[in-house]
This record gives sequence, structure tokens and C-alpha cells, in this order.
Amino acid sequence: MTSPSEQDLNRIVADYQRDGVVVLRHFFSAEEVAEVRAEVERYIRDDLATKPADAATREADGVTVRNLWRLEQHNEKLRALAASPAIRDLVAPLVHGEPVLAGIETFNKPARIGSGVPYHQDNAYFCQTPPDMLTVWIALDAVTAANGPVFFVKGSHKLGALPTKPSGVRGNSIGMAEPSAVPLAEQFCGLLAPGDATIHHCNTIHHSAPNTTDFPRLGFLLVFRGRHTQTDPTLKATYTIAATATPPA
Ligand SMILES: O=C(O)CCC(=O)C(=O)O
Repeated sequence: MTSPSEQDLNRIVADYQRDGVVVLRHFFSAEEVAEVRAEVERYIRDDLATKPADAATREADGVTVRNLWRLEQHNEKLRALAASPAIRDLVAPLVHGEPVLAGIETFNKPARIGSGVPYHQDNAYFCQTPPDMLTVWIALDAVTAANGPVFFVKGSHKLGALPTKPSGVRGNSIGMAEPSAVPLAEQFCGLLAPGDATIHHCNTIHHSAPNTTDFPRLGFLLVFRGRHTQTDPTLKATYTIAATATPPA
């Protein structure tokens, strides 16, 4: 990761403010992709069994990892990577203040059995006010039209918090009461090469389909908020009901 030029940063901020989602090509080098992948694989193999139940969600087979959660608490190496000045310099203008690392997660979307993610806004989970919070979603595998890419509704971050309902989906317990009225063909599909990233605002509507291909689609996520944000008790109460029904997230 290198810090973007001033010109690139201006483009990223403008796109993010207008669309609520922005693409960054070559965010990680091939070496960084390999390093993070190796650490994620090592963590699953060597450490995960010793961590609390809320450190992961499994796919329907009960074995394969769907998500890793709370890596910022459980993995020093990945936490150090998220503290890199290049990432902080990028995120600061987008969260309107000093970036605070709120989470490090994975959405593994394994080959053939990777489950889908229902329509949602992340702030239904994060519950922050003002909603100065975002996710840097970094592709460790190629994300293709077939292996469950994330679809985003551009501009939807300006709609505020939309009505929610418990989804019954483990790992994505709270979804939108109604899917977006914007047809899939008009949504922005995050097709990414390994090392590319998207950044999305916590109110941007997004979702993804199951992965029925033979190719895994591992996403590595860094979640940041501005230091000035606070937890909204009403959002939190609604989220707690959903997450209690299908823990842990
Ligand atoms: O990776 C996915 O399929 C969904 C990701 C997601 O929901 C998120 O980044 O908040």
C-alpha cells in the first residue's frame, strides 16, 4: 500500500461523497495479498479453535469459515497492517476526522458453498451517529460476475437509515425490510482483481449472491469510524434483537 497522490485522493473523496462507494485498483500489491492470505489461512488453521464462538461464522456445512470477526482483537499482525499511515491518510477525509479501527473481518465466500448476503446497510450493525463509518473491502481472490460479487446501490448512502428486519441469516442477522427498488442491472457490481478494493459508506445499500462456482472469493475487510461518532441506542436495540436471534453478527 502506498499513499494516494493528492490528485487520486481528491478523486476518491469526490466519488465516495457522490456515490457512497469507490473503487481503488491495486490497493494491495501481489506481495501484500499473499501475506494477508497466508496469515488468514494460518489463523484459521492454528488459532481459531482457541478463540471465542463470536470469532467466526461457518457455512451451512458447520465447518467451512464464512466469516472471521474481531480480528483486530485476535490478530496482532493484521491489526498492525490496519494501522498503516497510508490507510489512515486515505480514510481520514472520508470519515471526517481521526480514523478509529472498528473491525477487521473476512467474507470468505468459499467455492460452491459460499452463502449470500441479504440487502443491508452496515450502520444497522454499526449503529453509529453521525454515520461517519466505512468499510475498505479488499479482494484477496478475483471477484467475478459468477462467484458472488458485492452489488452496491450508488447514492443510497444519502437515504439515511432505512427500515430493517431480522434476516435469519447467520453472519448477517439484520437486513433491509424491503430490497432496493433499483434493478440489479443498474446497481454497481464490484468486479475486482486480487489486490483491488472498494470503500463503501455505512449507509450504502449492498448485497451479494451465493458462490456456486469452483473459485473462492475471499474478501478482507477493514472497518473504520471517525473518533467523533457515538452509538445510537435506538439502532443498537434493533440490532441486538436481530443478532440475538442469529448470533454472532
Ligand atoms: O462480501 C460480501 O459478500 C458482503 C460484504 C458486506 O456485506 C460488507 O462489506 O458489509
